[in-house]
Amino acid sequence: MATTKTDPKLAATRKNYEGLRHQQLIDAYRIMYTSRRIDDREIMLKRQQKIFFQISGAGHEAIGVAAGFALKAGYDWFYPYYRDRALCLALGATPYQMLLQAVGAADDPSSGGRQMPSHWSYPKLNIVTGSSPTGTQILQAVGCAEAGRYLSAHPDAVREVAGDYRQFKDVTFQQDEITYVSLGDGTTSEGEFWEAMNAVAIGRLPLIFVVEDNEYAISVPVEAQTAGGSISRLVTGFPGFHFEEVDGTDPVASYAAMVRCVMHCRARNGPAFVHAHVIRPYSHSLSDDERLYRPDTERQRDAQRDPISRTQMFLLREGILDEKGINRLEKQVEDELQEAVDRVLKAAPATPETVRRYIYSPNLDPTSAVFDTQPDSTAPEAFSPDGKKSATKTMADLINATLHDEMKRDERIIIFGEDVADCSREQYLQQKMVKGKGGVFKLTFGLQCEFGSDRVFNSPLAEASIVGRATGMATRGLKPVVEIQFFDYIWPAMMQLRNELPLIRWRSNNGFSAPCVIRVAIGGYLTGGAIYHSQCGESIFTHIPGLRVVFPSNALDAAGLLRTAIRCDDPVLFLEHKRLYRETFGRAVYPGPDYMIPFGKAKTVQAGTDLTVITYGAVVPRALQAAQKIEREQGVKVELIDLRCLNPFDWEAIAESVRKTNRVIVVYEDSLSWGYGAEIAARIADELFSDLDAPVRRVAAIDSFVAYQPILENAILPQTADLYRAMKELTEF
Ligand SMILES: Cc1ncc(C[n+]2csc(CCOP(=O)(O)OP(=O)(O)O)c2C)c(N)n1
Ligand SMILES: [Mg+2]
Repeated sequence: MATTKTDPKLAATRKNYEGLRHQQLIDAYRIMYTSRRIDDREIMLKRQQKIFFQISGAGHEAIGVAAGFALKAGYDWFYPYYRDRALCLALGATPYQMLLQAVGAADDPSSGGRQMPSHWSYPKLNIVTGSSPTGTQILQAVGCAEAGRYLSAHPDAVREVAGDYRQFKDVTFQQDEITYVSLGDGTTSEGEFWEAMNAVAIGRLPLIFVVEDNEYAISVPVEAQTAGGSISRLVTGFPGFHFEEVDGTDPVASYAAMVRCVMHCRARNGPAFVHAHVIRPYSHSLSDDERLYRPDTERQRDAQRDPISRTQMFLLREGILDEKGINRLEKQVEDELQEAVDRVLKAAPATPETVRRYIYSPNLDPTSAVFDTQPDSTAPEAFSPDGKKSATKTMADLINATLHDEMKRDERIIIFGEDVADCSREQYLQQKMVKGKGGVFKLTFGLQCEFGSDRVFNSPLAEASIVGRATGMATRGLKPVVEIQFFDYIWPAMMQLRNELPLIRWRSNNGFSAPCVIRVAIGGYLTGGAIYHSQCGESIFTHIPGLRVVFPSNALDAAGLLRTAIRCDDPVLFLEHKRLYRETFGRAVYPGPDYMIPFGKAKTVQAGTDLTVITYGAVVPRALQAAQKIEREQGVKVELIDLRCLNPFDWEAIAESVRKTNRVIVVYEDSLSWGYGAEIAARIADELFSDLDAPVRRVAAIDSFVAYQPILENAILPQTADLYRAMKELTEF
């Protein structure tokens, strides 16, 4: 660990100005001043109701410009937060571009009118789309840094390949690239910050954290936010970092600190951390009035450190610019800004026709015929880690085989998650001391041994980290196929799953995308799974635009849909029912290395004429049993439809069947109210009302959790007998 503290007075008077030439110092001031004046103009525009929100970078300009000078646009990668206006300007974004976002213009290059101002996204500069939740960018930055390192070691992986997602992304990397991420002092309280610190330290990644400490998070002062009041004190135990604590209102000292970090990271000595002390001369945002919680005395004290006046004084004192020179520079900035404002006020606003654009990939439609291939019975025996050959394989076997075949085909695929590796201590494997684990359900068994520890590895026990890092990697063009060990524990990743991964494309107006696969073991019927190993809850995720949700019920579908999930260009939540992993039901012969099933195509498990049952997952075999029984006993012919894919879902198949049978039951394992089937039932009632001879029925779990005692579990989850009863009642209606 190295720690450097800079005396700001010293830095400012040192004549070589830490290597900054006169012209660079003048440029730094120009950028800082421009940044401040954009904020001032936006504040005016907001008051005139010409823009709809404002948050400023005021007080943060010096560290921003310093970071922009020390790093390289379009070469290094940037995950800035909303106060980084000066950084973005230093990297090459223009005032006009920023103002286009403020007015919500069609030509807003960051988001096409979708995001608030200061939500930077400039693909050409490698400034990656940011959002409003504090801290979500940090884990994504970790994934970005990991991707850069992975690509350096696997340069062939960047190759464009026709026919899958790889055709549609320019993947680039630099051997000595660095990832930058910034955040406020308050944001260091987020768990994701600590997950990122841990992951970065473990990976010794070339990533620079910049904490811009303005001593406030809206109204909460740093001592009420951070134990001991100093984030520097808390983080110094993380190994391998280069640490800097610097006056972030001093551009020269900040530049020196940044340069030392850059040297550390470019040399691949590990990560760096800058604690920059800045000020917040304006309120948190235009929605906040800081006079309610900060007295004038405190605000005046801060004003003495204002980076704009301070840098102006510095230039005068050092004779780098005289008063005339300052005036000329400022006048130039004002004129340019005026011109930008005039232009931007004439810019056409984003139009309503565009709102559905880029929720999903515009390039590759996973419901299309491209993903419709036939099983190949002549294909050689699937990869079989246990060495056993058998004609039919379980869902677990075929998922494992599919992962294997896809990894062989596509070097961009990386697998990580909790326990997914065979063995993190590689030497045990090399010396054949252990066989390896490969996941708590063994779905990834053998993959680390086959493809190496940089392609299949264990992550820390941190679900947000798994999804956040995957998002960052996918943004760079890798294809992470990560595992959430149990659906019941997906919730720490919910912020990333709800607010980040599925939105990357839409919110950046197709500037960035993050197609990846999140495999999740889901569901009950386990006999003893209890509350925390039995949950469903798929409707929570089908409610998220931008996320594909798949839920296969048998081995063949799992193989075909997983391959589509991997090769498609959208983020996919791939739900694997634990009870089905090794079930006798639905075993299949290995369908070959190119077998795919398009999304949104249901399967008719059994054709019938009297009643339609719509379901998916582990209910499919139960519904089939009930259907066979009612046909045997009552001659009722049930048409059983397995949706297989929940978003998108096959409305045509549902409608066609209901038009034929005029009676329908929607069945799902999750608790009844507000479950996935509620939407299907509502749509049937809405669009097929005149085709119905009976009400739309739902059968599902009771509105409870799943209990441990099997007698209770049986009573809670929908059983074959419940289905049989509902079928009978509805037939007799
Ligand atoms: C997860 C989350 N919680 C709350 C908020 C509301 N919020 C926006 S900014 C902010 C304070 C951030 O403070 P800090 O990290 O110190 O950054 P600063 O604004 O001071 O630069 C809060 C609470 C949010 N955007 N995201
Ligand atoms: Mg703050």
